[in-house]
Amino acid sequence: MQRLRNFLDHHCDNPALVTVIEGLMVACKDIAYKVQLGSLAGVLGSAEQINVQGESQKKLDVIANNLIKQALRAMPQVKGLASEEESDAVACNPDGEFLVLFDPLDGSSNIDVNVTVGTIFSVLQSDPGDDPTYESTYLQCGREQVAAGYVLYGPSTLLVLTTGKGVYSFTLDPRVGEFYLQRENIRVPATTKEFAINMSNQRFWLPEMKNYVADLLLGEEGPLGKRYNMRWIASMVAEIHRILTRGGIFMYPYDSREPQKPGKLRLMYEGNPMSMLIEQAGGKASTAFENIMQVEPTSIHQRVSVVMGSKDEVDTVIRYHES
Ligand code: P6P
Repeated sequence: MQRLRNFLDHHCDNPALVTVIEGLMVACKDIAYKVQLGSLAGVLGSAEQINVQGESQKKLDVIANNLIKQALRAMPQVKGLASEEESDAVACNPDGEFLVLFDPLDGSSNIDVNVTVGTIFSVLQSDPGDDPTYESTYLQCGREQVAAGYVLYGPSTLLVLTTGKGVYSFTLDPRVGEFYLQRENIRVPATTKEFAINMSNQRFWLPEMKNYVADLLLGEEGPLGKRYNMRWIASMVAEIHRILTRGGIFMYPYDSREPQKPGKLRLMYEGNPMSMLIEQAGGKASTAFENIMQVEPTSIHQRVSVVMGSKDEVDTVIRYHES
């Protein structure tokens, strides 16, 4: 079985990026350990504080964020970081080459009910003169990412990673603290019969999204001509892993509950990294109106509408939004 470091040394042509990914995994292995211990480590429950998103933080949100911050700040290769749990960007090392943006614990509302959560990360490069204390340094569109991935804290702990040359997955052996290559060149099937969306928001969607989902639910008698199944885990990282494994479509579209926001999910550290993984695996990632990785960011925590997964199904959603 091939260890992660051995794989990266052969697959990735930038040794500094290899160091950043390996260093990030040190933090994620510690997070995996704490997630596995749960109540025994006293890490469940609320942190009794609100983050910049206006969301109540879980203890593990704060713990995971601090572990990743600590790991990144210790690496000379990292110039700066941005986190869902940090209101502003954090300068790390002035001579660093990379910017790391991350959601330290996606799906954390599930942690207290023992459902899969994960860490999502995106890696950008910065020019030598870029100031890591300036938000503008991080506002690069998704196409500029040099790496993206997630660590899934589920029945097993998995790393799913792309550095722009396909998508690879690795399984953590907690007995030795090593990630081992599991799957190479992961591909998303072009078609699917499985959709993921939070149906309780249906009355708030745009008419185009209402029409598409209504046709999904008509099954084989409807215009889409097949019977669909539905999943909703409320952990994007778990939904995307299922789609990378067997296909599907994941949607968190615009809704009118907060009309000034284009969506619930965050572009820089959820939409963009997941879009890179999905597209590197042959899938498609759209806002329903444009490719997610072409969205020009205007703020670190900006939101985005998300429709991603099996290419043919995403194309169908786009067609519903063209008519
Ligand atoms: P809802 C988790 O909070 C998250 O950001 C994504 O991981 C997940 O897909 C979505 O929000 C769930 O949102 O509204 O169904 O709770």
